Amino acid sequence: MSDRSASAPNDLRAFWMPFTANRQFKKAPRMFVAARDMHYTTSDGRQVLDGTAGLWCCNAGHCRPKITEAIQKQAAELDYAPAFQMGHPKAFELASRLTEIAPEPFEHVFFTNSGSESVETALKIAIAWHRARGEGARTRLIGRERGYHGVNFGGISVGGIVANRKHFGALLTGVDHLRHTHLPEKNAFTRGQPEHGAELADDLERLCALHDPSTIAAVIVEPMAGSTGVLLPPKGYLQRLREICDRHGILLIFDEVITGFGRLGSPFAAQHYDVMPDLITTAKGLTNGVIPMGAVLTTARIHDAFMTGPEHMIELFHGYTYSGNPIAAAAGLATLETYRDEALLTRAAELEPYWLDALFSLRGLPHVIDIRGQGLIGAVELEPIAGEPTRRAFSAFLKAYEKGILIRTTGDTIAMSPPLIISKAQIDELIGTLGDVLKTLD
Ligand code: PXG
Repeated sequence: MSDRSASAPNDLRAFWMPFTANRQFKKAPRMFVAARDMHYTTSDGRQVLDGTAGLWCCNAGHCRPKITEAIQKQAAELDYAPAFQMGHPKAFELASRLTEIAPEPFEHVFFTNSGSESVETALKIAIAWHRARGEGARTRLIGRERGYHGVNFGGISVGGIVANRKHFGALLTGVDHLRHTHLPEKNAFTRGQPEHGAELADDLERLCALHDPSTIAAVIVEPMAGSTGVLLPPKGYLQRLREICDRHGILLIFDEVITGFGRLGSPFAAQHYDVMPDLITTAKGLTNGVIPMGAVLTTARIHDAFMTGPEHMIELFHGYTYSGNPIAAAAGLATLETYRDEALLTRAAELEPYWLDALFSLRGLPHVIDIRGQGLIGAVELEPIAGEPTRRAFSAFLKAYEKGILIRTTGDTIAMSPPLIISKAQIDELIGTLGDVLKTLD
């Protein structure tokens, strides 16, 4: 039995940290104790420039007054309302506001508490939608290699991050994958969308030929794949995917958990790339990362197919205790106001040339084998150390943190997605410091 009396407030043993090298962390903890705008404050009193918007979520920067005040006020006024068979005004208001910034056909919003839950929700809606229309044989789901769709069973099944899948058994049945779109031999060091790879969308035709379209419910992709290391869609790829889906009656789901809320310079990637999916999954920037919340956006065509049968009956047997939680809804409304007041949902488009110039200035530094970026997102891929994948990039992460910048690494790729309030001088600082770090790597 463990000795409970030995635990102290600053004992690090109990907390099993998510997606973290726990033993390494607990030997040399990196703790944030405060944040404001573009900076974190560490427990040893240093300022760290946030190059990742937390985990790609604090798009308006940190501790923004409107959001803080809205949460405080809501917590004192209506802390919780049952999510099922009861309502409260702010959830309805937030849903309406979301449809105003979403692409035109998106008229309905289903609230969740995370990106992972948004993904499960969208996959379930897709399968149930076909069934509601009398096509109950359409149950297959198609994802893509290297895709990240959260960590629940549906999401890791359609996802394509090997490490996130291999430990967890057989996963969902009836899932297949498109090939990923990373073609470094043809597309390395491309600014924005790569030229080559649109034909990879034809994988969907092959899967239709193999399984027959009448068994396929939906295809889910990140329009821009973030977690796997910032893979932009080849020119024409998403359009072609949409065409093939239309030809075969397959729903298209865009996972916009990262691209939603201005990352690319438009509110959503669907608008940026001018391709309309049937469902959009969101989370993260919806509340500026401050309170857990996600949302699935969909069209009248999807929603209305469920609105049949006796009116006293529940139409969709799905939902969460905290769907549309009042404090999360208040945070979401204040976040959208902040985005609007500061024109943040299009700011990445204005900063993109400056951001990409800075990012691509790292070309030629030691170990850099590719650079990718668009909007206010960017990745620098490093040559892995032979036999020790991920070590070089992780070492860059640690050194960067010591030098006062926060970056993310995935495999041997360094990814950055700063808050959309970043200044040009801060871009120079972020990229300049990263350049200094790259010069010191083994
Ligand atoms: N879909 C996409 C496209 C995501 O990027 C999720 C779903 C899951 O969201 P939740 O809220 O359940 O974590 C994500 C999350 C990183 C990183 O640095 C990326 C995510 C989360 C944490 C870190 O690559 N993406």
